[in-house]
Amino acid sequence: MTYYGLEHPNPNKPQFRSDRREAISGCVPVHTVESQIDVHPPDNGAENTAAYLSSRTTYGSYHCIVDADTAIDYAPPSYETWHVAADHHNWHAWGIAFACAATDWGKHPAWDEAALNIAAVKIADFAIWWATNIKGDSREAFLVARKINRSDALARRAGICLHGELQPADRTDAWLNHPDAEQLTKRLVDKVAAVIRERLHPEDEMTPAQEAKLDAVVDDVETIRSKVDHEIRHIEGTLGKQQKLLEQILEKCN
Ligand SMILES: [Ca+2]
Ligand SMILES: [Zn+2]
Repeated sequence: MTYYGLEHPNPNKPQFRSDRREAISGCVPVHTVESQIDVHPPDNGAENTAAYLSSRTTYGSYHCIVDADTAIDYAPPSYETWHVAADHHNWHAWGIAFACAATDWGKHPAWDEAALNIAAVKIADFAIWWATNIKGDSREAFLVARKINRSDALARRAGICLHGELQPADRTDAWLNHPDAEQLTKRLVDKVAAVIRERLHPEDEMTPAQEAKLDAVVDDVETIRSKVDHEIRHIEGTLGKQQKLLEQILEKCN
C-alpha cells in the first residue's frame, strides 16, 4: 500500500501526524472536498485534491479521497489527518472525502453511484483493518457499517457520520442539508455492510457450478432416502407376519 501524502509530503504545511493522540475509534467522518465536480471521464477530482493537499499553505487533509473512478489513500489509518477541527476528532477518527461539493449530490446520479461504491470499498477496508488490528476480531468491522450521530462520535463509538454533524458551527458536508441526506447515508452504510459481508464470509456466495453440484447432491440424498424407506416398509411387513405367527402359537399353547 502506498500513500500519496507520504510520497508527496507537503513542504508548506504538514498534513498528518504519524502517531495518534487517542485510540482509533472506528468513527468515520464523511466529507466533500467542495471542489468542482469532474463528470467527464477520466474524473480527475481525487487526483487534483491529493495534489492540493500536498501543496496547500493551510492545514486540511483526509485519510482517503474518492471520485467516480479512483480512490487515493493519502495517509495510513494509524496516522492523524486534519479533517475535523471540532472536539479532537482528528485524534481518533478516520476521514474520507468525496471530490465534489455537498450541493452536487443528486445532480449526476451515475457519478454519485460510482463514487459511493468506491467509498464503500475504502471504508470497508478501513473497518476490517480497524477490527482486526485494533479490536482483535475482524467481525467487529460491522460496527463501522452503521450511522452514528454527534454524541456517538463524542463517545468515540464506531460508525459513519457527517462532518457537518460533528462540526455544526461552520460545516455542512458531506450532505447534512441535502433533501436526500438520510437516503444518501443509508446508501453508503448499506454498501459498506455489503462489502464487509463479502470480504468476511466469501463462503456464503456460491458460484453457479457450486449450486448445480449442491442440487445434484440433494437429488442423490432424496433417491437414497426413498430406497431406504422402501426397504424399511419391506422389513416391517415381514416382521408383521412373524409377529402374527408368534401370536397364533402363543394362543395355541394357552
Ligand atoms: Ca480519478
Ligand atoms: Zn469536511
